[in-house]
Amino acid sequence: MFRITLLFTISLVALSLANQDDYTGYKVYKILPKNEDELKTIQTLIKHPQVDVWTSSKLIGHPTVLMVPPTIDYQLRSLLRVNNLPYYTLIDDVQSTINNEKNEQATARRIFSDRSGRISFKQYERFDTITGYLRNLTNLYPNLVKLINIGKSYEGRDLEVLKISSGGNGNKPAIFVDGGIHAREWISPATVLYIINQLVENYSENSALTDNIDWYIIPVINPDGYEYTHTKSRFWRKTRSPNGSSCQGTDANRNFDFHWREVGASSNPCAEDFAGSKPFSENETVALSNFALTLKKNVKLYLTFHSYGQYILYPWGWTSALPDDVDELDTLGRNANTVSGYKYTVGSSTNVLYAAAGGSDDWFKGVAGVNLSYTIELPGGGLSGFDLPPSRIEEVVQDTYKMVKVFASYIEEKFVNN
Ligand code: 0X9
Ligand code: ZN
Repeated sequence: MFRITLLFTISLVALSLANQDDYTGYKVYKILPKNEDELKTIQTLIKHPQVDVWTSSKLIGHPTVLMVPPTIDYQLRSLLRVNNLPYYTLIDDVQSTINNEKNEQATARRIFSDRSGRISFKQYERFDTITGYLRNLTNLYPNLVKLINIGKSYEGRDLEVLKISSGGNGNKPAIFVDGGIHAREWISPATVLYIINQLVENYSENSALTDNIDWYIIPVINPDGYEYTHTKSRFWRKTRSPNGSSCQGTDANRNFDFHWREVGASSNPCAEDFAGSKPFSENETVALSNFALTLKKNVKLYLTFHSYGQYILYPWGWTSALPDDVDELDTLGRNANTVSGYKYTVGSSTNVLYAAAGGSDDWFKGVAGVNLSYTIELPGGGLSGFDLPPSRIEEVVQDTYKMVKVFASYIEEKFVNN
Protein backbone atom coordinates (compact mmCIF):
# COMPACT_ATOMS: atom_id res chain seq x y z
CA MET A 1 0.00 0.00 0.00
CA PHE A 2 2.92 2.35 0.78
CA ARG A 3 4.27 1.89 -2.72
CA ILE A 4 0.90 2.65 -4.21
CA THR A 5 0.58 5.84 -2.16
CA LEU A 6 4.04 6.98 -3.16
CA LEU A 7 3.36 6.37 -6.80
CA PHE A 8 0.13 8.33 -6.64
CA THR A 9 1.78 11.29 -4.98
CA ILE A 10 4.42 11.43 -7.71
CA SER A 11 1.94 11.24 -10.53
CA LEU A 12 -0.44 13.78 -9.03
CA VAL A 13 2.37 16.26 -9.44
CA ALA A 14 2.87 15.29 -13.09
CA LEU A 15 1.06 17.35 -15.65
CA SER A 16 -2.24 15.82 -16.59
CA LEU A 17 -2.68 14.65 -20.15
CA ALA A 18 -6.44 14.46 -20.01
CA ASN A 19 -6.81 16.89 -22.92
CA GLN A 20 -5.36 14.39 -25.32
CA ASP A 21 -5.69 14.44 -29.09
CA ASP A 22 -2.80 12.20 -30.04
CA TYR A 23 -2.54 8.83 -28.33
CA THR A 24 0.84 7.79 -29.68
CA GLY A 25 2.59 5.66 -27.10
CA TYR A 26 -0.49 5.24 -24.93
CA LYS A 27 -0.91 1.66 -23.76
CA VAL A 28 -3.88 -0.37 -22.68
CA TYR A 29 -3.52 -3.11 -20.08
CA LYS A 30 -5.97 -5.83 -19.26
CA ILE A 31 -6.10 -7.47 -15.84
CA LEU A 32 -8.14 -10.51 -14.93
CA PRO A 33 -8.23 -10.68 -11.13
CA LYS A 34 -8.15 -14.17 -9.64
CA ASN A 35 -8.63 -13.37 -5.96
CA GLU A 36 -9.68 -10.74 -3.42
CA ASP A 37 -6.14 -9.37 -3.02
CA GLU A 38 -5.86 -8.69 -6.73
CA LEU A 39 -9.28 -7.03 -6.69
CA LYS A 40 -8.13 -4.78 -3.84
CA THR A 41 -5.10 -3.59 -5.79
CA ILE A 42 -7.32 -2.90 -8.78
CA GLN A 43 -9.67 -0.79 -6.64
CA THR A 44 -6.69 1.40 -5.79
CA LEU A 45 -5.33 1.53 -9.33
CA ILE A 46 -8.58 2.79 -10.81
CA LYS A 47 -8.49 5.83 -8.53
CA HIS A 48 -5.30 7.08 -10.15
CA PRO A 49 -6.06 10.46 -11.78
CA GLN A 50 -4.09 9.68 -14.92
CA VAL A 51 -5.30 6.16 -15.46
CA ASP A 52 -8.28 6.03 -17.79
CA VAL A 53 -10.59 3.19 -16.71
CA TRP A 54 -12.20 1.61 -19.77
CA THR A 55 -14.01 -1.12 -17.91
CA SER A 56 -13.72 -2.50 -14.41
CA SER A 57 -15.53 -4.76 -12.01
CA LYS A 58 -15.43 -5.88 -8.41
CA LEU A 59 -16.01 -9.49 -9.42
CA ILE A 60 -13.28 -12.11 -9.66
CA GLY A 61 -12.60 -13.10 -13.28
CA HIS A 62 -14.15 -9.93 -14.74
CA PRO A 63 -11.70 -7.77 -16.69
CA THR A 64 -10.34 -4.38 -15.76
CA VAL A 65 -8.98 -2.48 -18.76
CA LEU A 66 -6.86 0.62 -18.24
CA MET A 67 -5.39 3.14 -20.68
CA VAL A 68 -2.12 4.62 -19.50
CA PRO A 69 -0.19 7.62 -20.89
CA PRO A 70 3.52 7.11 -21.64
CA THR A 71 4.46 9.40 -18.73
CA ILE A 72 3.30 6.94 -16.10
CA ASP A 73 3.64 3.71 -18.04
CA TYR A 74 6.86 2.59 -16.37
CA GLN A 75 5.50 3.35 -12.89
CA LEU A 76 2.27 1.55 -13.57
CA ARG A 77 3.94 -1.57 -14.84
CA SER A 78 6.31 -1.62 -11.85
CA LEU A 79 3.31 -1.33 -9.62
CA LEU A 80 1.55 -4.22 -11.32
CA ARG A 81 4.68 -6.33 -10.91
CA VAL A 82 5.33 -5.37 -7.28
CA ASN A 83 1.79 -6.32 -6.44
CA ASN A 84 2.08 -9.55 -8.39
CA LEU A 85 -0.83 -8.63 -10.53
CA PRO A 86 -0.75 -10.53 -13.82
CA TYR A 87 -1.70 -8.35 -16.79
CA TYR A 88 -1.30 -8.28 -20.48
CA THR A 89 -0.87 -5.50 -22.98
CA LEU A 90 -4.08 -5.22 -24.93
CA ILE A 91 -2.94 -2.28 -27.05
CA ASP A 92 0.67 -1.31 -27.49
CA ASP A 93 0.00 1.97 -29.26
CA VAL A 94 -3.49 3.41 -28.92
CA GLN A 95 -3.08 5.85 -31.81
CA SER A 96 -2.67 3.00 -34.29
CA THR A 97 -6.03 1.48 -33.24
CA ILE A 98 -7.64 4.89 -33.75
CA ASN A 99 -6.15 5.07 -37.24
CA ASN A 100 -7.51 1.61 -38.05
CA GLU A 101 -10.94 2.55 -36.79
CA LYS A 102 -10.90 5.77 -38.87
CA ASN A 103 -10.27 3.69 -41.97
CA GLU A 104 -13.14 1.34 -41.12
CA GLN A 105 -15.43 4.30 -40.53
CA ALA A 106 -14.44 5.90 -43.82
CA THR A 107 -15.14 2.69 -45.72
CA ALA A 108 -18.54 2.25 -44.03
CA ARG A 109 -19.37 5.87 -44.80
CA ARG A 110 -18.47 5.47 -48.47
CA ILE A 111 -20.69 2.41 -48.83
CA PHE A 112 -23.63 3.21 -46.59
CA SER A 113 -24.08 6.98 -46.41
CA ASP A 114 -27.69 7.57 -47.24
CA ARG A 115 -28.94 11.06 -47.95
CA SER A 116 -32.61 10.22 -47.46
CA GLY A 117 -32.53 11.00 -43.73
CA ARG A 118 -32.48 7.36 -42.61
CA ILE A 119 -30.08 5.59 -40.29
CA SER A 120 -28.28 2.57 -41.74
CA PHE A 121 -26.95 1.01 -38.51
CA LYS A 122 -23.88 0.13 -40.54
CA GLN A 123 -21.87 3.12 -39.38
CA TYR A 124 -21.63 5.44 -36.38
CA GLU A 125 -23.60 8.57 -37.18
CA ARG A 126 -22.56 12.16 -36.53
CA PHE A 127 -24.72 14.35 -34.29
CA ASP A 128 -26.14 16.45 -37.14
CA THR A 129 -27.30 13.33 -38.96
CA ILE A 130 -28.95 12.06 -35.78
CA THR A 131 -30.74 15.37 -35.24
CA GLY A 132 -31.76 15.42 -38.90
CA TYR A 133 -33.19 11.92 -38.55
CA LEU A 134 -35.27 12.84 -35.51
CA ARG A 135 -36.62 15.95 -37.26
CA ASN A 136 -37.39 13.90 -40.34
CA LEU A 137 -39.43 11.50 -38.22
CA THR A 138 -41.57 14.35 -36.93
CA ASN A 139 -42.46 15.17 -40.55
CA LEU A 140 -43.09 11.59 -41.56
CA TYR A 141 -44.99 10.47 -38.45
CA PRO A 142 -46.66 13.58 -36.98
CA ASN A 143 -49.24 11.49 -35.13
CA LEU A 144 -46.69 9.26 -33.50
CA VAL A 145 -43.73 11.43 -32.56
CA LYS A 146 -43.00 14.87 -31.19
CA LEU A 147 -39.60 16.52 -30.70
CA ILE A 148 -39.22 18.42 -27.44
CA ASN A 149 -36.36 20.86 -27.00
CA ILE A 150 -35.05 20.57 -23.44
CA GLY A 151 -32.10 22.98 -23.67
CA LYS A 152 -28.71 23.45 -25.23
CA SER A 153 -25.34 21.83 -24.68
CA TYR A 154 -22.42 23.97 -23.54
CA GLU A 155 -21.34 24.52 -27.16
CA GLY A 156 -24.90 25.38 -28.15
CA ARG A 157 -26.17 22.16 -29.69
CA ASP A 158 -29.89 21.48 -29.30
CA LEU A 159 -30.81 18.83 -26.76
CA GLU A 160 -33.97 17.23 -28.09
CA VAL A 161 -36.09 14.47 -26.64
CA LEU A 162 -38.23 12.42 -28.99
CA LYS A 163 -41.62 11.59 -27.49
CA ILE A 164 -43.20 8.55 -29.08
CA SER A 165 -46.82 7.94 -28.25
CA SER A 166 -49.78 6.43 -30.03
CA GLY A 167 -53.20 6.06 -28.55
CA GLY A 168 -54.38 7.51 -25.27
CA ASN A 169 -53.89 11.13 -24.38
CA GLY A 170 -50.08 11.17 -24.25
CA ASN A 171 -50.30 10.85 -20.50
CA LYS A 172 -49.68 7.12 -20.17
CA PRO A 173 -47.11 5.25 -18.08
CA ALA A 174 -43.78 6.20 -19.62
CA ILE A 175 -40.28 4.92 -20.26
CA PHE A 176 -37.32 7.30 -20.38
CA VAL A 177 -34.29 6.27 -22.44
CA ASP A 178 -31.01 8.08 -22.98
CA GLY A 179 -27.63 7.45 -24.55
CA GLY A 180 -24.30 9.10 -25.10
CA ILE A 181 -23.75 10.52 -21.62
CA HIS A 182 -20.18 9.35 -22.11
CA ALA A 183 -18.84 10.67 -25.39
CA ARG A 184 -16.67 7.77 -26.54
CA GLU A 185 -19.26 5.02 -26.00
CA TRP A 186 -20.46 5.14 -29.60
CA ILE A 187 -22.59 2.00 -29.52
CA SER A 188 -24.87 3.71 -26.99
CA PRO A 189 -26.38 6.36 -29.32
CA ALA A 190 -26.61 3.71 -32.04
CA THR A 191 -28.62 1.47 -29.71
CA VAL A 192 -30.95 4.27 -28.67
CA LEU A 193 -31.47 5.18 -32.34
CA TYR A 194 -32.42 1.60 -33.06
CA ILE A 195 -35.05 1.67 -30.31
CA ILE A 196 -36.50 4.77 -31.99
CA ASN A 197 -36.25 3.14 -35.40
CA GLN A 198 -38.20 0.09 -34.24
CA LEU A 199 -40.89 1.93 -32.31
CA VAL A 200 -41.49 4.46 -35.08
CA GLU A 201 -40.48 2.98 -38.42
CA ASN A 202 -41.54 -0.56 -37.54
CA TYR A 203 -44.75 0.59 -35.87
CA SER A 204 -46.87 -2.29 -37.18
CA GLU A 205 -44.78 -4.82 -35.25
CA ASN A 206 -44.31 -2.71 -32.13
CA SER A 207 -47.59 -0.83 -31.90
CA ALA A 208 -48.60 -2.34 -28.55
CA LEU A 209 -45.55 -0.77 -26.98
CA THR A 210 -46.41 2.75 -28.10
CA ASP A 211 -50.19 2.34 -27.72
CA ASN A 212 -49.77 1.47 -24.06
CA ILE A 213 -46.62 3.37 -23.15
CA ASP A 214 -45.24 6.86 -23.81
CA TRP A 215 -41.55 6.92 -24.63
CA TYR A 216 -39.16 9.81 -24.03
CA ILE A 217 -35.91 9.15 -25.82
CA ILE A 218 -32.70 11.13 -26.28
CA PRO A 219 -29.94 9.38 -28.24
CA VAL A 220 -27.06 11.77 -27.44
CA ILE A 221 -27.30 13.73 -24.21
CA ASN A 222 -23.64 14.87 -24.44
CA PRO A 223 -23.37 15.97 -28.09
CA ASP A 224 -20.33 18.23 -27.59
CA GLY A 225 -18.33 15.33 -26.22
CA TYR A 226 -19.68 12.96 -28.88
CA GLU A 227 -18.64 15.28 -31.72
CA TYR A 228 -15.25 15.80 -30.08
CA THR A 229 -14.63 12.05 -30.18
CA HIS A 230 -15.40 12.11 -33.92
CA THR A 231 -13.27 15.12 -34.77
CA LYS A 232 -10.45 15.36 -32.24
CA SER A 233 -9.98 12.93 -29.43
CA ARG A 234 -11.45 9.42 -29.80
CA PHE A 235 -11.39 8.53 -26.11
CA TRP A 236 -12.92 11.71 -24.73
CA ARG A 237 -15.51 10.83 -22.06
CA LYS A 238 -16.71 14.06 -20.49
CA THR A 239 -18.64 17.16 -21.53
CA ARG A 240 -16.69 20.04 -23.08
CA SER A 241 -17.35 22.88 -20.66
CA PRO A 242 -14.43 24.80 -19.15
CA ASN A 243 -13.87 24.02 -15.51
CA GLY A 244 -11.46 26.62 -14.23
CA SER A 245 -8.29 24.72 -15.06
CA SER A 246 -6.22 23.82 -18.09
CA CYS A 247 -8.42 20.76 -18.51
CA GLN A 248 -11.94 20.76 -19.86
CA GLY A 249 -15.11 18.85 -19.23
CA THR A 250 -17.08 17.17 -16.49
CA ASP A 251 -18.08 13.54 -16.20
CA ALA A 252 -21.82 14.03 -16.68
CA ASN A 253 -22.42 10.73 -14.92
CA ARG A 254 -20.90 12.12 -11.72
CA ASN A 255 -22.70 15.45 -11.93
CA PHE A 256 -26.24 14.60 -10.82
CA ASP A 257 -27.41 16.11 -7.57
CA PHE A 258 -27.80 13.03 -5.42
CA HIS A 259 -25.04 12.18 -2.93
CA TRP A 260 -22.88 14.27 -5.26
CA ARG A 261 -19.14 13.56 -5.09
CA GLU A 262 -19.49 11.39 -1.98
CA VAL A 263 -17.60 8.51 -3.51
CA GLY A 264 -15.87 7.42 -6.75
CA ALA A 265 -15.94 10.91 -8.23
CA SER A 266 -13.06 13.32 -8.49
CA SER A 267 -12.58 16.96 -7.52
CA ASN A 268 -9.62 17.14 -9.94
CA PRO A 269 -10.80 18.88 -13.15
CA CYS A 270 -8.27 16.85 -15.15
CA ALA A 271 -9.59 13.49 -13.99
CA GLU A 272 -11.85 11.43 -16.21
CA ASP A 273 -14.41 11.21 -13.42
CA PHE A 274 -14.39 14.91 -12.50
CA ALA A 275 -17.76 15.49 -10.82
CA GLY A 276 -18.06 19.15 -11.88
CA SER A 277 -17.60 22.35 -9.88
CA LYS A 278 -20.95 21.74 -8.20
CA PRO A 279 -23.92 19.38 -8.63
CA PHE A 280 -25.65 20.06 -11.94
CA SER A 281 -22.87 22.34 -13.12
CA GLU A 282 -23.47 21.08 -16.67
CA ASN A 283 -26.11 22.32 -19.13
CA GLU A 284 -26.71 18.76 -20.25
CA THR A 285 -27.47 17.30 -16.80
CA VAL A 286 -29.62 20.32 -15.89
CA ALA A 287 -31.66 19.97 -19.08
CA LEU A 288 -32.14 16.24 -18.66
CA SER A 289 -33.07 16.37 -14.99
CA ASN A 290 -35.39 19.38 -15.24
CA PHE A 291 -37.24 17.76 -18.09
CA ALA A 292 -37.47 14.43 -16.27
CA LEU A 293 -38.97 16.17 -13.25
CA THR A 294 -41.81 17.51 -15.38
CA LEU A 295 -42.76 13.89 -16.18
CA LYS A 296 -42.25 12.60 -12.67
CA LYS A 297 -45.48 10.74 -12.03
CA ASN A 298 -45.59 9.07 -15.41
CA VAL A 299 -42.09 7.66 -15.86
CA LYS A 300 -41.93 4.08 -14.56
CA LEU A 301 -38.65 2.95 -16.07
CA TYR A 302 -35.34 4.63 -16.85
CA LEU A 303 -32.80 3.01 -19.15
CA THR A 304 -29.44 4.68 -19.75
CA PHE A 305 -27.06 3.09 -22.24
CA HIS A 306 -23.30 3.00 -21.76
CA SER A 307 -20.45 0.80 -22.87
CA TYR A 308 -18.78 -1.51 -22.28
CA GLY A 309 -18.68 -4.77 -20.35
CA GLN A 310 -22.12 -6.42 -20.61
CA TYR A 311 -23.60 -5.36 -17.29
CA ILE A 312 -27.20 -4.64 -16.35
CA LEU A 313 -26.78 -2.37 -13.35
CA TYR A 314 -29.28 -0.95 -10.94
CA PRO A 315 -28.86 1.46 -7.99
CA TRP A 316 -27.19 2.26 -5.91
CA GLY A 317 -23.93 3.56 -7.26
CA TRP A 318 -23.28 5.70 -4.20
CA THR A 319 -23.53 3.00 -1.54
CA SER A 320 -23.13 -0.75 -1.33
CA ALA A 321 -26.48 -0.91 0.45
CA LEU A 322 -29.22 -2.29 -1.76
CA PRO A 323 -32.52 -0.52 -2.46
CA ASP A 324 -35.68 -1.87 -0.76
CA ASP A 325 -37.07 -3.08 -4.07
CA VAL A 326 -33.86 -4.87 -5.07
CA ASP A 327 -35.70 -8.14 -5.74
CA GLU A 328 -37.90 -6.55 -8.36
CA LEU A 329 -34.96 -4.70 -9.95
CA ASP A 330 -32.86 -7.84 -9.97
CA THR A 331 -35.55 -10.14 -11.35
CA LEU A 332 -36.43 -7.76 -14.18
CA GLY A 333 -32.75 -7.31 -15.06
CA ARG A 334 -32.24 -11.09 -15.11
CA ASN A 335 -35.34 -11.63 -17.24
CA ALA A 336 -34.05 -9.13 -19.78
CA ASN A 337 -30.72 -10.94 -19.85
CA THR A 338 -32.35 -14.26 -20.72
CA VAL A 339 -33.37 -13.00 -24.18
CA SER A 340 -29.93 -11.61 -25.01
CA GLY A 341 -27.42 -13.57 -27.05
CA TYR A 342 -24.75 -11.92 -24.90
CA LYS A 343 -24.19 -12.81 -21.31
CA TYR A 344 -24.89 -9.83 -19.08
CA THR A 345 -23.98 -9.70 -15.41
CA VAL A 346 -26.83 -8.26 -13.34
CA GLY A 347 -26.42 -6.43 -10.02
CA SER A 348 -26.13 -3.13 -8.18
CA SER A 349 -23.46 -0.88 -9.65
CA THR A 350 -21.52 -0.52 -6.41
CA ASN A 351 -21.40 -4.24 -5.86
CA VAL A 352 -20.69 -5.24 -9.45
CA LEU A 353 -18.56 -2.36 -10.83
CA TYR A 354 -17.37 0.21 -8.33
CA ALA A 355 -18.89 2.86 -6.09
CA ALA A 356 -19.48 6.11 -8.00
CA ALA A 357 -21.91 8.79 -6.86
CA GLY A 358 -23.72 11.38 -8.97
CA GLY A 359 -24.85 8.98 -11.70
CA SER A 360 -28.05 9.52 -13.65
CA ASP A 361 -29.45 6.12 -12.61
CA ASP A 362 -29.21 6.94 -8.90
CA TRP A 363 -30.74 10.37 -9.44
CA PHE A 364 -33.72 9.00 -11.40
CA LYS A 365 -34.45 6.54 -8.63
CA GLY A 366 -33.54 8.66 -5.62
CA VAL A 367 -34.89 12.04 -6.70
CA ALA A 368 -37.20 11.66 -9.72
CA GLY A 369 -38.95 8.71 -8.10
CA VAL A 370 -38.40 6.31 -11.01
CA ASN A 371 -37.98 3.11 -9.08
CA LEU A 372 -36.96 0.91 -11.98
CA SER A 373 -33.71 2.53 -13.06
CA TYR A 374 -30.93 0.77 -14.97
CA THR A 375 -27.55 1.47 -16.53
CA ILE A 376 -26.87 -0.96 -19.32
CA GLU A 377 -23.24 -1.47 -20.24
CA LEU A 378 -23.39 -2.75 -23.81
CA PRO A 379 -20.94 -5.24 -25.28
CA GLY A 380 -17.48 -4.05 -26.24
CA GLY A 381 -15.73 -5.05 -29.39
CA GLY A 382 -12.85 -4.28 -31.67
CA LEU A 383 -9.54 -3.99 -29.94
CA SER A 384 -10.18 -1.18 -27.49
CA GLY A 385 -13.73 -2.17 -26.60
CA PHE A 386 -15.06 1.21 -27.70
CA ASP A 387 -14.19 0.49 -31.35
CA LEU A 388 -16.85 -2.12 -31.93
CA PRO A 389 -16.59 -2.39 -35.73
CA PRO A 390 -19.41 -0.76 -37.72
CA SER A 391 -20.15 -4.19 -39.20
CA ARG A 392 -21.24 -5.36 -35.74
CA ILE A 393 -23.55 -2.45 -34.87
CA GLU A 394 -26.65 -4.16 -36.26
CA GLU A 395 -26.13 -7.36 -34.32
CA VAL A 396 -25.63 -5.53 -31.01
CA VAL A 397 -28.51 -3.09 -31.37
CA GLN A 398 -30.92 -5.83 -32.43
CA ASP A 399 -29.91 -7.97 -29.49
CA THR A 400 -30.35 -5.04 -27.11
CA TYR A 401 -33.78 -4.24 -28.52
CA LYS A 402 -34.94 -7.70 -27.46
CA MET A 403 -34.00 -6.80 -23.90
CA VAL A 404 -35.75 -3.44 -24.16
CA LYS A 405 -38.95 -5.27 -25.14
CA VAL A 406 -38.72 -7.39 -21.98
CA PHE A 407 -38.38 -4.25 -19.87
CA ALA A 408 -41.28 -2.60 -21.70
CA SER A 409 -43.56 -5.65 -21.40
CA TYR A 410 -43.01 -5.60 -17.67
CA ILE A 411 -44.07 -1.94 -17.52
CA GLU A 412 -47.16 -2.84 -19.57
CA GLU A 413 -48.07 -5.72 -17.25
CA LYS A 414 -47.45 -3.80 -14.07
CA PHE A 415 -48.87 -0.39 -14.92
CA VAL A 416 -51.16 -0.80 -17.91
CA ASN A 417 -52.94 -4.12 -17.75
CA ASN A 418 -53.90 -3.75 -14.11
O1 0X9 B 1 -18.76 4.81 -14.39
C1 0X9 B 1 -19.82 5.02 -14.99
O2 0X9 B 1 -20.33 6.13 -15.06
C2 0X9 B 1 -20.53 3.85 -15.67
N1 0X9 B 1 -19.58 3.00 -16.31
S1 0X9 B 1 -18.78 3.51 -17.66
O3 0X9 B 1 -17.75 2.53 -17.96
N2 0X9 B 1 -19.77 3.55 -18.89
O4 0X9 B 1 -18.25 4.81 -17.42
C3 0X9 B 1 -21.31 3.07 -14.64
C4 0X9 B 1 -22.33 3.87 -13.88
C5 0X9 B 1 -23.09 3.04 -12.88
N3 0X9 B 1 -23.96 3.84 -12.07
C6 0X9 B 1 -23.54 4.58 -11.01
N4 0X9 B 1 -22.35 4.50 -10.53
N5 0X9 B 1 -24.42 5.37 -10.45
ZN1 ZN C 1 -20.38 5.27 -19.69
